[in-house]
Amino acid sequence: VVGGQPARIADAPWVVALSSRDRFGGTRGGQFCGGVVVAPTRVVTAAHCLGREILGGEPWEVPDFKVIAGRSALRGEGGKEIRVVGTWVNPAYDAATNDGDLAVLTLASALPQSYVIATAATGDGAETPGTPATVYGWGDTTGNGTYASSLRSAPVQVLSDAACERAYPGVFGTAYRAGTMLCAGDPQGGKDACQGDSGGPLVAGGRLIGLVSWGSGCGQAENPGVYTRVSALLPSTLRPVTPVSPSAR
Ligand code: 4AZ
Repeated sequence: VVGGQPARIADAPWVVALSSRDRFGGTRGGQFCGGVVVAPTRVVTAAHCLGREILGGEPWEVPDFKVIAGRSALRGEGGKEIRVVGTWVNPAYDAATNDGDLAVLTLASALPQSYVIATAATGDGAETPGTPATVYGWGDTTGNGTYASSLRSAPVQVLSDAACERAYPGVFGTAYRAGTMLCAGDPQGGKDACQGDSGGPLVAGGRLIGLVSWGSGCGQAENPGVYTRVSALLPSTLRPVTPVSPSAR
């Protein structure tokens, strides 16, 4: 998160870090992405977090895959580390366009209900353009590869589909898709999600509206952050969760 501030985990108990052995030499507790608790044994994240670009190895196979919950400091004490025993990737996810960037993880043991966040539903107003929202993560704080060791957050606002389409028309790069994505930013620039925040939450009105997905750079007013539109993708995808392959355990 660029332009952010320290966030207390007690105020955001549904934010988790995704961790895998050997990532980043252990300097970040193996953290490689964010995730969000949507049921006691279910965490949603970005599908691209499980791909080759981030993990290096074969897609969907994550050595010693755990979530770190209830803890702000990645190398700190307290909280819970729970093994991931199942992964389900949205079959409509398209790595070439970032469309449908959502995966559901199954945890080996249940988190307390107090860790669970409510998710936005289409038409409930949480995604209305201009709504204040907050993005959370342990990602890059500068745009230069300096990662946070403790959770941070930044205030942004939900932008209109028209503004998102103007920012990302798809002429030179990836196109914004209104049905399955939403975008949010800071009118002055400076506050945004960044690398390492992927899969983490965008929250408005106490509800989960987005997952950090992509964008051009970090914190530039003309290039807002693009998020997976949770209301469009979660209801149909929370159900079919299949076991992870044995090699990933
Ligand atoms: C990334 O590389 C990334 N500013 C995530 C979010 C944004 C840009 C890049 C949004 O994972």
